[in-house]
Amino acid sequence: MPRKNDRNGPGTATEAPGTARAAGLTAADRLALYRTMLLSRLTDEREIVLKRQNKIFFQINGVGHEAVLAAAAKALRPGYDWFYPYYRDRALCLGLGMTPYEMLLSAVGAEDDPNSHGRQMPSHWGHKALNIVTQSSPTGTQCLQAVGAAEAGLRYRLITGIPDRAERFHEDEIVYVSLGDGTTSQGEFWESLNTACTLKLPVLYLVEDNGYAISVPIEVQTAGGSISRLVSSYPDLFLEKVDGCDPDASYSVLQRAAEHCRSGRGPALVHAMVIRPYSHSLSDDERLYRAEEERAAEAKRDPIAGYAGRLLSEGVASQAMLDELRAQVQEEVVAAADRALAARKPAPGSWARHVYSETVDPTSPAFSTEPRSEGGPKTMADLLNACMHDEMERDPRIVVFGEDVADASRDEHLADLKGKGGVFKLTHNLQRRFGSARVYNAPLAEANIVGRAVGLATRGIKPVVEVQFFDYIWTAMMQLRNELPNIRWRSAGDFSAPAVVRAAIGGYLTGGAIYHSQCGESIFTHTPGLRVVFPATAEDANGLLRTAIRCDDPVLFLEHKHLYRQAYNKGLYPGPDYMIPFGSARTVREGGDVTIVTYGATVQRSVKAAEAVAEESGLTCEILDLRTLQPFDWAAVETSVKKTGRALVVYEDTLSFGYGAEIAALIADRCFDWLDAPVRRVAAKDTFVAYSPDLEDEILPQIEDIAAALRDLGRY
Ligand SMILES: Cc1ncc(C[n+]2csc(CCOP(=O)(O)OP(=O)(O)O)c2C)c(N)n1
Ligand SMILES: [Mg+2]
Repeated sequence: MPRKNDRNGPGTATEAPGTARAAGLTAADRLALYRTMLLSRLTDEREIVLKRQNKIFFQINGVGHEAVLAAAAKALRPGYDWFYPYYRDRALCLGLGMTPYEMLLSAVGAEDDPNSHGRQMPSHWGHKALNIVTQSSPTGTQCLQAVGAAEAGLRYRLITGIPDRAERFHEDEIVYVSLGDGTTSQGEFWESLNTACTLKLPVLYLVEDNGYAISVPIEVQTAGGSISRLVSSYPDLFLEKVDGCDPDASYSVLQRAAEHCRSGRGPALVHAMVIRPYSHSLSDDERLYRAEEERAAEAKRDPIAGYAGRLLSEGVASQAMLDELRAQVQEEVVAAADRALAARKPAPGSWARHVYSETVDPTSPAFSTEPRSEGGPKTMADLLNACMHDEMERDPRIVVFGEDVADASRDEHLADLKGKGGVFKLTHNLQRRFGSARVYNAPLAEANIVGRAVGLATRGIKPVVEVQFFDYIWTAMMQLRNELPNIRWRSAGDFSAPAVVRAAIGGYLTGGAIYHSQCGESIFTHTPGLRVVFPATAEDANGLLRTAIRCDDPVLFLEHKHLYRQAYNKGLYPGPDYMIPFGSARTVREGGDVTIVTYGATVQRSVKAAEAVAEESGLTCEILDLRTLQPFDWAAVETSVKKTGRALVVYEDTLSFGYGAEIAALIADRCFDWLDAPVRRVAAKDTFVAYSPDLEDEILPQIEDIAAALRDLGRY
């Protein structure tokens, strides 16, 4: 027996055609839907012409998807609900109020384009006033961000201490997210669905199933060929399949889905069967991989022709009215294109804006405060925990989540338990102090943690999330490389996601082996838009984490596991307002013969090596602890190298292509005339870290390796 949700091909939607009355659509509503669909189609057609004339540089169409999207726009509220669309959602955006002119500004790459101000390809939707959140190109990343955005509503509801919370959410808001059938294969889609259902978030998923992901057909993509069948057991998930070429039926289903979300019953997934008659994009020709019969059958489902026919046959419109409408729409689109072609392009040099916040500068003196120390010596773990306590006390928008960060998820038992508070205890007692609405465990999924943080931060919550081990940060890499750091830049400042991601990094653990010893900071310092911090002492960790939280940029805050509880880097609690500006190195030791540039766990090793060498030969080293790696304190490095004439860069990560390469290259480039010796690096062997302690010692840079390099440099 065929199941309700099976993919049976075109025309087998659960919602019968002709449901306009049931959905409460008036004749005027239906004509308006038709107009939005037509506007979308003719804007695509215009862009295709412009692309063929080389007047625009990319085109991807929404043809065949117009009906369900026009219906979605009608079921949702622009500037009230939140939108995470994908590139086929032209009709949605038009229905929400974006104009063809605004879309064509995007196609020509104009400065005034509200989508990205000339920074992204067209059809990457974004519109601040309409709550359409800047869209990227990776398929699937939008899902976890949408969940984070929906979670922001939940946090605003639960955290009553946030002063302006009433203006920041609506009790019955919805977060819309759409994706193609192919994109449902991405893990982030499934991670998002899991959390949307667990937290019963008002996320409305629209899967626009056109049966293909570029050339890959559905049976290769999706087990059994139907995504709605696969998701049918998710709890509290409203699920319906619909003919997405039928605007009346689509509206009816989307109305019900929206109602489910608005009433707090949980997420909804609408599986809309659509068509894609114009190939994937102008770079694709579907005749290469689709049979002619299949294409001909699909053409018969064209939503615009189909709806026009229905409006005529049901007496909603006459042919003359439809002709007149088409002429009007065409005229509007042509005029919009002509205007857009004449629009101002972004100014040369404007690319440099919005990489980071334009208004809050974490390198400025505003982030330099004096410590007001009290108490006895504390470890780095203690002072990081203290900073989070202080900051959560100060700012109710801060939420902390990650794997094992809560004291006890079942908080009815919390009073009787000591509490976990992180595998390294960094977040201990935060849940007890600030409650489960602000400190909570996440599923074991790093993309989930970072992707949600992006969505939360976009809506003004301040997430300070934990990635338990840097070694496992890679599952979040798409969010960390392609989303978190460039949301501000790709929207030219219209959106931002200033989340803090803390991660426990590094080796020297004796037995940490491959998967509990990794460094890899240069992979992130190589990513524009991200601040990267790597403290070596307890007091620095406290002051830098506070700057990370109070600044307005996304920050990757790297905490060295080996440094969490050493005796040598303990410090006094510096008070609740202690901040260290980014890009300010600490001079650990002054000297005149060699400059050592280092950070993290090799700071102390460098000190020991410098002491040994000073004792044996009198050679004196100036040691700079960079503290922040992006930005870093070039001025301090330059001044010191010009004084000493010799430079050694010491870092724990593998030697080749690492952070030290950049520092060494800059010194060679800018201090050449002052150098008396080659610029040297000491770092880990180019391998992974072994479990066996002798091998671990050999692989990671040791005091003796640094001392040997210093002796060698002293010979010049
Ligand atoms: C993570 C990622 N991998 C690959 C691509 C290249 N790509 C862009 S669209 C696409 C197909 C998407 O198919 P589907 O989700 O079904 O959407 P449709 O284009 O059919 O509407 C691919 C492979 C991408 N943008 N992102
Ligand atoms: Mg598809």
